[in-house]
Amino acid sequence: MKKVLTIQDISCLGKCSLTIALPVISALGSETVILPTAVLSTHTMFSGFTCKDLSDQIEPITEHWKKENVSFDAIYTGYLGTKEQIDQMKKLFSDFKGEDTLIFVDPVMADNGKLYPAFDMDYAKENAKLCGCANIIVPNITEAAFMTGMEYKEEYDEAYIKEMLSRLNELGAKISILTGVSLSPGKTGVMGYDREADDYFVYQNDRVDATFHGTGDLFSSTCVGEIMAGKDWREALKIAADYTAHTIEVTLKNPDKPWYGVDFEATLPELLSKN
Ligand code: PXL
Repeated sequence: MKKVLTIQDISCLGKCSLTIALPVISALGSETVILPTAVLSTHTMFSGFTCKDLSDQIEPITEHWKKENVSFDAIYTGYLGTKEQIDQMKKLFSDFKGEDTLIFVDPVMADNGKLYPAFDMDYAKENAKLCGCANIIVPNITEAAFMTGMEYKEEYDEAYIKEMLSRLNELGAKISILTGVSLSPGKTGVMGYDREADDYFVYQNDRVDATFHGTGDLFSSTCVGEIMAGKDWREALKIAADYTAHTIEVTLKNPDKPWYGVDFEATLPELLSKN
């Protein structure tokens, strides 16, 4: 069985980060090892959330794992709390990266043109460096704008996306994937660039006019789980994009939907039945 290490916060209530990654990657058939970076009462879109930073636990936990000779088929990082934690991730990658370990970085820090409350430009610069250590990165357009210094645009064309991908590629990852890319009216999806193949990849599905928190985490967790289940990364991206869009649609139909996340619990069985 493949073994995935995922490193992100625990938002106790909020359907995001580890409370999505753990169930989704496990359900897709990989052992999922977690390294929580912080414990929050809720995600940061609630007001009044509590937060206990766990940076001081990262070293003792990973030192113990080294003694146990643990290795991972994939290491997937999501929401991290501080610049110091980004540095800790660079060390962790070099300590645990085997020849075939997939390093998957989702530089979670911003959306809709704005940084999340906990972050600033220095954090964005450090995240850009972390992206340089990865095989696959999956920023949204806002995150990519902050990391590349490009202007964030809500209306754009393919040339803008290609320029952004070319600047992301300069950060150093093998495969750079932009999420939330809409190349024609009514459509949304992903566009990626594979440095070794010098090749672009585009996948567009129908746009659902609603945004929910945690959908980026759902997309990334599904990608990682599907790649570990043997799918080519392009196929994994398509499945993850379709699954995320479908989950948003199903959530919208729920009269009791929570405002803070999507009902992936309702759609996970369908995802598994297709595997
Ligand atoms: O889904 C991204 C995410 C993860 N973790 C925390 C967040 C957010 C987005 O707001 O606040 C704590």
